[in-house]
Amino acid sequence: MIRLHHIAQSRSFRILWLLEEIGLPFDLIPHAFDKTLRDPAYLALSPVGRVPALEIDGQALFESGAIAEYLVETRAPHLMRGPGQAGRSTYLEWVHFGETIGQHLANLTQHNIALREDCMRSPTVMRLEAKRLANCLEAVAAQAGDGYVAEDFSAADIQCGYGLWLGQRFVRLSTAAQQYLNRLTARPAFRAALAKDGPAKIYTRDFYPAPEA
Ligand SMILES: N[C@@H](CCC(=O)N[C@@H](CS)C(=O)NCC(=O)O)C(=O)O
Repeated sequence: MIRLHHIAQSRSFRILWLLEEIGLPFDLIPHAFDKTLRDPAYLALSPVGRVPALEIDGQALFESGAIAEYLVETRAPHLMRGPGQAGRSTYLEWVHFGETIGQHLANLTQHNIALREDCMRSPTVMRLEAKRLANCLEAVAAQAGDGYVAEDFSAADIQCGYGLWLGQRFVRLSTAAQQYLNRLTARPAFRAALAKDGPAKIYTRDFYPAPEA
């Protein structure tokens, strides 16, 4: 049985959503967003103790982008553009752009949530990261246009779409970005994943505004 190690609202949501898109049976293993991720048993699955980790085919995989590529290559070729197929390079760019978005999300999460005292936070970095995140989300929306980032819906939309879904807690989306996100969140697999995501573990506010200059 496939086992997905997961924290609600985190990047492991990408893999939860993808597993629902593919329609695979799997066990969801919830984790706390705390030091238990550094337990030796979990470090054996993910070397620095991060989610997602996926146990599949007798091995443990980490890195959401790698897991997504592995899943579509082995189980859902309709959700990828393979070697030699039209759109391959575009597909790869946007699969990996998901983690360009991810670094800004991580910085904003650290500043707004993990650093509990105001004196630990840098308002300058928070403003800068919000702006850089907004630029990324608008680039995704421009690429998607009225459709998806690599023509038909693919794993690249999941990698980037998670960024829009979470990113709306830190920046206001343009109409185009909101419309693309609406198309993604209307998908039955997204709704099914959301129902399994579990209670909020990281983000308790709808919006975390950047501090005023
Ligand atoms: N690039 C990795 C990032 C994984 C990652 O940092 N996940 C976060 C949650 S979104 C995590 O596990 N944080 C726990 C920690 O840093 O202790 C991926 O896309 O899988």
